[in-house]
Amino acid sequence: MRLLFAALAMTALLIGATASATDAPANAYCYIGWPADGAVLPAGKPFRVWFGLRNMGVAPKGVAFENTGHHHLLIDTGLPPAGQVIPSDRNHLHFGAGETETMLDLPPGTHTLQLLMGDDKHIPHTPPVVSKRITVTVR
Ligand SMILES: [Cu+2]
Repeated sequence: MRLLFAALAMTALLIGATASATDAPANAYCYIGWPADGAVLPAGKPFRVWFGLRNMGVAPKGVAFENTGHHHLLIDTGLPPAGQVIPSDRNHLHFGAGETETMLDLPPGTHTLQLLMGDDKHIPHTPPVVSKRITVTVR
């Protein structure tokens, strides 16, 4: 009996490890429509971030539909590892309801922003659909 549980646990681990990334159209791309790279934004005032996406559609998390995904906003961090679930924390915001914009309130200083699409399971596509990383200054 114990062996059976061990085998089941192993199977679960293998499935988790080999979860394959969803394909994205080769011409899909995303971009930050606002703010512009290098923008200087007033401190203490939330600002809007527009998510742009071309040649691909937005679908909420949990919805597996061809050529779709949902946005993730990476703040002050690099790209997460490929083929793995995108972390969910203050540096990795998920927009699992299919949102295409958000309001951010960042502390004074220089910050980087970058968009990364994830599939229904929050895993980046193959190839990854990722925006240019922009820098904004809050002061
Ligand atoms: Cu997600």
